[in-house]
Amino acid sequence: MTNVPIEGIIFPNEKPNHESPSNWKEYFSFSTDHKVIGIQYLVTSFFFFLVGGIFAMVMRGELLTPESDLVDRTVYNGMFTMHGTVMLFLWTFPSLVGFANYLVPLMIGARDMAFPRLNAVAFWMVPVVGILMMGSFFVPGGPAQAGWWSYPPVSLQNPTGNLINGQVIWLLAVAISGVSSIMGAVNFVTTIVKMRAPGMGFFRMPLFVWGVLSAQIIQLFGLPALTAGAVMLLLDLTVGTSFFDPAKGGNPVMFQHYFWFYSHPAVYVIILPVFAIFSEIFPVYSRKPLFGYKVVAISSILIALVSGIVWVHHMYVSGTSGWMRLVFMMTTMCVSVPTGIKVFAWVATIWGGKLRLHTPMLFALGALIMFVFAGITGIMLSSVPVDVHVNNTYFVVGHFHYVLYGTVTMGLYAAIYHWFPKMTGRMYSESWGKIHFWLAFIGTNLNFLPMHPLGLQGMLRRVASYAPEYQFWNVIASLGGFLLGMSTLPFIFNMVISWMQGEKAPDNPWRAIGLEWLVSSPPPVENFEEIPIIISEPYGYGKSEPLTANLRENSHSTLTSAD
Ligand code: HEM
Ligand SMILES: [Cu+2]
Repeated sequence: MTNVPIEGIIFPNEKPNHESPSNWKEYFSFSTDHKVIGIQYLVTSFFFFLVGGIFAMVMRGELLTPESDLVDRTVYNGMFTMHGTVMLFLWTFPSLVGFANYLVPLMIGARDMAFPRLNAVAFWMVPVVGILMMGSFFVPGGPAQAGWWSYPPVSLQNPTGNLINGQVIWLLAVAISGVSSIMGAVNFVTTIVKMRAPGMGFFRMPLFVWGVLSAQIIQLFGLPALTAGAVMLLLDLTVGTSFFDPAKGGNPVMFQHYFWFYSHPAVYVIILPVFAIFSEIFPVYSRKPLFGYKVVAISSILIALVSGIVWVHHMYVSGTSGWMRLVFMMTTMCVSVPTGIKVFAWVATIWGGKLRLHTPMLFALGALIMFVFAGITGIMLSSVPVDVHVNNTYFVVGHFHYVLYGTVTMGLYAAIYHWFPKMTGRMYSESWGKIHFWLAFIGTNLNFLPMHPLGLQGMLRRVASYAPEYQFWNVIASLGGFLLGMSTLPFIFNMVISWMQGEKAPDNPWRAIGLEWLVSSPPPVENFEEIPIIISEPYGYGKSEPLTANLRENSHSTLTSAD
């Protein structure tokens, strides 16, 4: 296979040194194929999702009764810290990077990522992060206990006096995960800017690619702040510097700035690719072009930009002055404009469409409903008077779980089902998929809805015991949590059985438009025999022009009228 020499396009300087994976062992090797790496990310992160889920089950078990009786308080602190960290750094980030790895080169008509080796190195740092974090359970004093945000002075306490303790290992793991993500960001931005197939202008890129591009730009400008903050905290903790230690004249609020300058935009690093997944799924299962393609594309970039100027909304009660709270309240509310545009576009896409309620569509619809709910509580939280009242209560925990479970995790499930046939060459079982969806949808609401009244009544977060009057809603939340835990069983069963012996998948089972559906399932090592030449817009459902000038006929004719 030769590369077509097209000006301005960089091709991987290394030839893939392997065949298409023929058995599962190859997924455990150092591969530079973006598709293998994508699946490596997905399977690894799902494993950690289960680990984080077990921590959640322990917490919900503890919270069944007002007393602290199931685990001792140190363990409980370790549980919520590790649960939050694992869910963010080892589940949502890497799984979305997994999809981006798998899909971006296929969607833009490239043979691989710009830097395939860097890509593999970035992936192999993820298990290292995971081993460090889990390893912290075995050092004296146990795992980090200061929560995922790790504010000093709490995070500077070191009761055991050991140089190597849970908090130190945790900070190292966070720093390594930052380095891995920076490598990924450089790779994604280069690939998307430089390696698009001829004819694919920016406004012919699929929205998933727009979502990844915007998210990775945030990584580039935000991650240095977090990494710097983590390293300074590490120095305070190990060699006795005093950047953040108030006892030695340091400024702990400064850490909050470093932390949130990255960690607020980071929520868009997660949510933008999920929005992009919605934009890929709704048109296919509604048989309609995406409403307002250009505006939706631009709104991703707008969200990324605005995200950089809102971080202080996490610090309304950190001694922030009144005028500053007002400024950040206004900038925060601005985020709802581009976000609202997207929601409007999805609803307009579904509206009057011929809906096919397959499992991916069910998950995407459920996720959209829960996102709207999370958006409403989000606007409430952005407003200073409300936040001052519910800050650090379960209201906040309820809000962000509607985002992180209701929207992000459900959106990830939608994506897994949607691209499963492409990735594995097999179909999943629709009936098991639907069982999974209903358990997850009911479980999410039972689990996280009660957290809102709890928070409004004043129940604090990060506590193992609480006043007896909060028990009723806590029991409901715990039952919902256990249901949610159980909902993963039909999913795992379905994935494993279908991957081994599911029905063979056609190249384009959903009759979708997009380059990834024009290649075989699973795609060959270098994706395309011939680099495609793009001649029309994405999402042309109901139109009749073909997508490419040279690839084999793209099933367009069958899409036009009947569906
Ligand atoms: C069965 C599903 C889940 C249950 C039952 C659950 C439950 C909980 C509970 C009880 C807390 C502690 C709240 C507190 O004391 O502040 C918590 C915190 C948290 N959860 Fe979850 N959760 C679930 C899924 C998820 C998922 C999927 C994510 C992310 C993708 C996530 C991210 C977080 C984060 C970031 C925290 C904050 C941790 C901290 O304060 O340091 N959770 N969760
Ligand atoms: Cu924020």
